[in-house]
Amino acid sequence: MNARNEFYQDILPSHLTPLWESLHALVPKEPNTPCVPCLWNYAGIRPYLARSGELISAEEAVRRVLIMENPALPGQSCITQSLYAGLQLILPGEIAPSHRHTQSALRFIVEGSSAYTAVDGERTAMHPGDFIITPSWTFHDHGNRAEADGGEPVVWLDGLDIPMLRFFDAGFAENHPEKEQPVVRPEGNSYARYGANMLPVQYDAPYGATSPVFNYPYARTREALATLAQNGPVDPWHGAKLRYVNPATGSWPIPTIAAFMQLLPRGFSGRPYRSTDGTVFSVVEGTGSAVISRGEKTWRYDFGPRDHFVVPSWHTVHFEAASEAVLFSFSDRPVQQALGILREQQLNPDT
Ligand code: 1HN
Repeated sequence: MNARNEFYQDILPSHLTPLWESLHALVPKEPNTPCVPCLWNYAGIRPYLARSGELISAEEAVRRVLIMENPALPGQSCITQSLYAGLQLILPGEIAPSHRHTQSALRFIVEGSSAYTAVDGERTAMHPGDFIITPSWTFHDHGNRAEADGGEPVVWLDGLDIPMLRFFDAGFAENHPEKEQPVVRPEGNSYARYGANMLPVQYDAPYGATSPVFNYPYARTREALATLAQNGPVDPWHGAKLRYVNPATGSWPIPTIAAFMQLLPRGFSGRPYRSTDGTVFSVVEGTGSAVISRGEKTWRYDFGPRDHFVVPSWHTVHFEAASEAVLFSFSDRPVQQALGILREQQLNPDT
């Protein structure tokens, strides 16, 4: 053993380790994420969701979810280093019992129209393409209104800031004393109060920095994107792309999670870009391709409705749309922006 290695062994029991052996890895020239791109083809995984429905009830599971794990981070329950994603199934007649936690959640509805979620005493119906928020520390339960025999299964994408809360060791959780929390306001109350491009005169930020609008219905998002695309031209990198907003602040809908919807016109061939916020995509409509590259490696994902894929930090991506396509996405952008560390780069600006 040479003198340096001997020294490293000697200091180990004192819980010391030499910086100079890891300096370059600790402070990389540019992001060098362990995460890899991955595509979850819906047709390929839908049978597994169905099987999970035969194996366990929503009530027993508490949440019947298949976690979408980054293949490079097995066992860590995350899709990027900062974000969790999963597909949740709720069958006709089922209830996912009420609880609350400091982790914030988004739901993006993938399939089925008979479910609702209740958040802080108000229910909202869930329809495909709706973007729904569960603010930190609000009681929430879900149900499928359809009759137990007959009716349709409902599947949605869950996006949570679980890895961030784990990083900060700031997670708390508790169950509601009842399976379903009492409904104290009629459906649509929150939308009328906060979702009409207006706010109560005495706005009191009931959920802190989190948006008080808890359902952003797809119909309105889709209509806005269609109008933008018709009025063209669209952004050469992103197509017609809008971000979801907390109407009370103009900021992100969730303090830890940004969400977006973009429309790629038929025949769109986007320019490549990269950013430090690794991003999870859920395909709503249409077919196309996401071409991802990092160094010498390239991944080409041909996507259709209900497919999901992840583009990790500082991986270059461009989109091609065979037919008009609509993509939902979410990332940790609010956190990086608040810390002043967000970087993005639009490549080939002149082509
Ligand atoms: C949770 O509460 C839900 O409420 C979904 O639907 C996924 C993953 C980890 C921890 C809590 C939900 C979750 C979760």
